Amino acid sequence: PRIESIELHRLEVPLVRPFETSFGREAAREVLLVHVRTDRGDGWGECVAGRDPFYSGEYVDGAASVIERYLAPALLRAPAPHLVDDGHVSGVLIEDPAHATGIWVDDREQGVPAAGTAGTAGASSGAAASIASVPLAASVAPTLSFVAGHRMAKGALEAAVLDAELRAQGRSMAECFGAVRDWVDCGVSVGIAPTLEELLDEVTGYLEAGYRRIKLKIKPGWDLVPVAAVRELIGRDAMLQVDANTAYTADDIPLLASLDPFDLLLIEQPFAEEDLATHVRLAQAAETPVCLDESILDVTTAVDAIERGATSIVNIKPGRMGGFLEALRVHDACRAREVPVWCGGMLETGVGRAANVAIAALPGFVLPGDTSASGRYFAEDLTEPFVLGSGEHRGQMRVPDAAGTGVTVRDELVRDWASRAAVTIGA
Ligand code: OSB
Ligand code: MG
Repeated sequence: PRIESIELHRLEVPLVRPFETSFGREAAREVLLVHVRTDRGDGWGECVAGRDPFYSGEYVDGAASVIERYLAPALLRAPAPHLVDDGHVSGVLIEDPAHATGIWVDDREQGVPAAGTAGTAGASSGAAASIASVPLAASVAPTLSFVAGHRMAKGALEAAVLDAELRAQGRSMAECFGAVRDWVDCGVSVGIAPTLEELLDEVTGYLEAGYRRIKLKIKPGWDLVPVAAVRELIGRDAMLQVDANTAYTADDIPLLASLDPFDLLLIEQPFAEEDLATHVRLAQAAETPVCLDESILDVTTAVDAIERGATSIVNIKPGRMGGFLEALRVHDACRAREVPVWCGGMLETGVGRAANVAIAALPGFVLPGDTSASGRYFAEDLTEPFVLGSGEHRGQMRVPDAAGTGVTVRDELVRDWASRAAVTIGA
């Protein structure tokens, strides 16, 4: 396929309850959607950036701006990817994914694979095989690598291109990624509550809904007491973990180690994004495994953090890593090192959720993800709603199996919930 135009849609979607973390409180999700039109059909991607640059340096206005000014024009200018076999450009755009096993480069660097070029010749399994089967999506990251950072903006574009390319091939994301299960285990991320009583009410509701794991947001002053109370409520055997979103410092290592008796699955990102060293110190001081979220920017930082002993479990958020293809590389690197991974969330609508649920079906995702039902966030979703199963599938979500994301964006809601005019680049 060839990209013809890229549309940006800005929406404000009210949350069913405000979501409070150590970095702030949100009552509505500001959503940036990317709609890519190709000569072989359309695709949608969701940017995971928040309204404010508090979780990371990225935020929605910045993502929209960098897409409009730099990223979308570069994608529209880029030539179609060509298959390279033994270092030679074939000059033929391979449409059949079964034959797409080469290295994809663009026309500016004939015969010389660009740094970071996706895939390897003869690739037959894991991320490399997935990547080789979607040459257009695989060309997005190399085409955009001239812009530093802005992974969430790049990831949204790649997701939209991937959706379009897979729809044209009639393949689902789950199939492309190498999913090994039809249902995934779901957890729920519980915000900081106004009172302990309200927290316990909220957790009770989630347990009744069937969630298989509870994650509590913590911050200094909201940690030991809520953790003790929730552990008491849910019992010793229920899966419980905490997420600090960088709110602590090295002085808090003894306090965080004192969470050990509560048998948490993990402590997520207690310290600053750049501060691997303090995470290493906590990992040595505490029994509870340390899990990084904000610090994991790509496969390089993931492997580095693992090898240094800063993380023994990884939260994979494809949108934060510049896209699903990089997330597949992180999955494979973790799996090769026997590091468990789980799928994080960023309060996505059905567009982003569908792709997250697909990647969560890979073999390395051995812990329940923050892949909660649409109703945990929104009264109405932008796509058909994601719901938890019942019976043997209580607390699980079905992996979409239709082409692309497998869900349909409700155009009327994109219009009704628009917070600004749509922007079209190209065409
Ligand atoms: O740190 O995992 C996080 C939401 C927004 C930004 C960061 C995080 C979160 C969540 C919610 O924890 C996960 C979800 O349910 O989507
Ligand atoms: Mg987190």
